[in-house]
Amino acid sequence: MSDLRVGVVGAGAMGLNHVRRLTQRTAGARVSVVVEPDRARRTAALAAAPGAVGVAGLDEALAVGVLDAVLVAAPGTLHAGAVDACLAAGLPVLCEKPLTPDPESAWRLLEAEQAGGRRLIQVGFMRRYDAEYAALRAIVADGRAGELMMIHAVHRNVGTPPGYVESMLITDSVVHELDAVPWLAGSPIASIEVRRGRPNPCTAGQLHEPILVLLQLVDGTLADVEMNVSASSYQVITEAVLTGDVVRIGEAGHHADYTTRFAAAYDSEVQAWVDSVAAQAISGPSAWDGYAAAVCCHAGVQALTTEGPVVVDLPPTPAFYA
Ligand code: ISE
Repeated sequence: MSDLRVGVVGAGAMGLNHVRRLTQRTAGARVSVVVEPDRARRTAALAAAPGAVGVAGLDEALAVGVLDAVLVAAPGTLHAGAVDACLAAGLPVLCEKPLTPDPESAWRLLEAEQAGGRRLIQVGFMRRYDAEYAALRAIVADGRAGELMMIHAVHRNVGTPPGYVESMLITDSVVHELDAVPWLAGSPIASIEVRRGRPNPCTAGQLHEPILVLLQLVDGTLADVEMNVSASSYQVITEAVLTGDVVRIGEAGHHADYTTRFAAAYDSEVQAWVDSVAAQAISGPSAWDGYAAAVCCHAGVQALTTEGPVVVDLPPTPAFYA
């Protein structure tokens, strides 16, 4: 079977990272098109993807017709338009998180995908492909260490990229826990509260951080997340408190950022996606998971300026995604 021809939309840091992954470490796929309006970035990505063509916009790439699937790694505000165009063209799409920045535009994508009658969207929640996360989820699911009571999560970054504003503590960073915690626990999020302590005087810009995010799940499980963007190294550590044991993951290694901390998880994610597209059986994090995270982010951003918990109002999961 010939290689899956993948178009990569966005050749910033994450897009270039995926171009290299698809070219060097993914079996059964190659980058056929790089979509990036910035000429220098496009050129750098093309240098990493022999045989690929470069275009400035997704429309051009779709018109050229050399695509079997699309990986969207453009800024979050451009995701809705890009994913919608892929759906209209009937192309499978792996969209980096967040699916969209707001629940309304995510819901419209759900409707469009359901109207097409088959799953085409996967959302890039790569933590689900981290070996330790998967092992912890299995421990919780099979009950061998008893029932889950609490989760303590640590999410530390060494700084913020240009343009990172306060709401992005939730929409760009805690969004990972807003997907991973309910996925680990097997229960959706019911409410979100944000507590702020002393602001770190060394934090760049106007951010009041670190923050403590408290999540209550529908089944009563409590989770707390330390979100800290002024740490000395990149750390994502999770401790699960079960009735029969306490399990801690994520302590090995020293990392400057997520590209090395989650390198193996990204590799597994993209390989699994390519394999599932070839098998016409996409099964990774769905558009519904992306929508649920968008609803939680909306509540989380409100919680940044609200005393006490903000209720998360999720409709029932459509049968299409159940
Ligand atoms: C970044 O966009 C990511 O997705 C990282 O995984 C996260 O740790 C970081 O906070 C985000 O800014």
